[in-house]
Amino acid sequence: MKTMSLFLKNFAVGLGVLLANAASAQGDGDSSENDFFLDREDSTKYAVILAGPTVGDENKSQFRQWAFSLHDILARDYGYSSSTISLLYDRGEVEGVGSQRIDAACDLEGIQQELALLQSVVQPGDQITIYLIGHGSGAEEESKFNIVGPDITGGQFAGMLDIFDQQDMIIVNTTSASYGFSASLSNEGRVVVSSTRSSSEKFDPIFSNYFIEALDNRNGDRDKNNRVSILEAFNYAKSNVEDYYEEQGRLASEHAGLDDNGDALFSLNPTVAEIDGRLAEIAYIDNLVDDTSGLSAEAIQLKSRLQDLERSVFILRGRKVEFLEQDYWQQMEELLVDLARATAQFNEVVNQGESSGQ
Ligand SMILES: [Ca+2]
Ligand SMILES: [Ca+2]
Repeated sequence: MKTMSLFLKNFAVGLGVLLANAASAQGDGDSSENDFFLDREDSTKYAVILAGPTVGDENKSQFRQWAFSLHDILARDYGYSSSTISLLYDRGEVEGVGSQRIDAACDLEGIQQELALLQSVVQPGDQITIYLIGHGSGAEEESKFNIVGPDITGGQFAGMLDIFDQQDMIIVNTTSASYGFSASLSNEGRVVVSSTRSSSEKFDPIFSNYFIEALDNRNGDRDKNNRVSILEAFNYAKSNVEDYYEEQGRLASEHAGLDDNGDALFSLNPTVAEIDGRLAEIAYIDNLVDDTSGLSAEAIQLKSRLQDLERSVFILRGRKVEFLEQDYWQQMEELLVDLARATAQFNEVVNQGESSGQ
């Protein structure tokens, strides 16, 4: 059970970092996190990958590789299955291997049908991640995502997502000229990542490559809690994009931004101390149960409690300035004690399961 030991080790490291980080908290205390991105045992996470058409073999194989590897990483490491991932790819079919991953064509009809299907299965409190790969164009109302057939506008797509007002939503828009489209999808309680910061950034971004890499093997897990938050994935991708252009000796033609306070203004350097970043810090793409963990029902319950407490620590830390120093520390201490207890309990249950399982 090498995986389990690694998981425990990572978790222990994560707790240590968390305790250390609690001391360095700050924030301007503007937004309310409410119940956003609260992972419950009975909630389900869904992913919709939209990969639009392109021209040229190089672009085609690049988009395909991104779409397929994202699909496979979600299934392998993040507890998704073919029934919780929808992949809408180009015209809906590919030559050779891999086509079994594709659910429909990335055209208006395909998108409408997949969203309707999703609407028929989602429950309040579920989470939906929408990941866009391809080309975009235009600004504000004129912004478009390039699909098969007539393109879809930002306003049109935002309207189609209105039906999911009881679900948490993450949108990762990695297309060229993504900015206008991304901005029209901004909403309260939503985390929106855009690979470009203005509609003039029209070249194909490399951002998607590194965002997916952040999820792969949990490369982006900076605070070592064995989970990759959207904020961590964003920062991982952003810094790798910067390195990429530097190594090429080229001026960066893309600057990614993140908006999670619903004001349609994207921060280039989101942090928990900024306007944007706090929701992204508690937004995770992973399911409570993934294939590698093999946890018992009791362990899953404890893991859920752990994640819940950890989330509360992050939220409190982000809102430090709203509290009197003493009150802040009192609340933080209570949370950290609970978290330490829950961690010990969880470890005990998992270790019991491990020794009885061998
Ligand atoms: Ca992490
Ligand atoms: Ca914002």
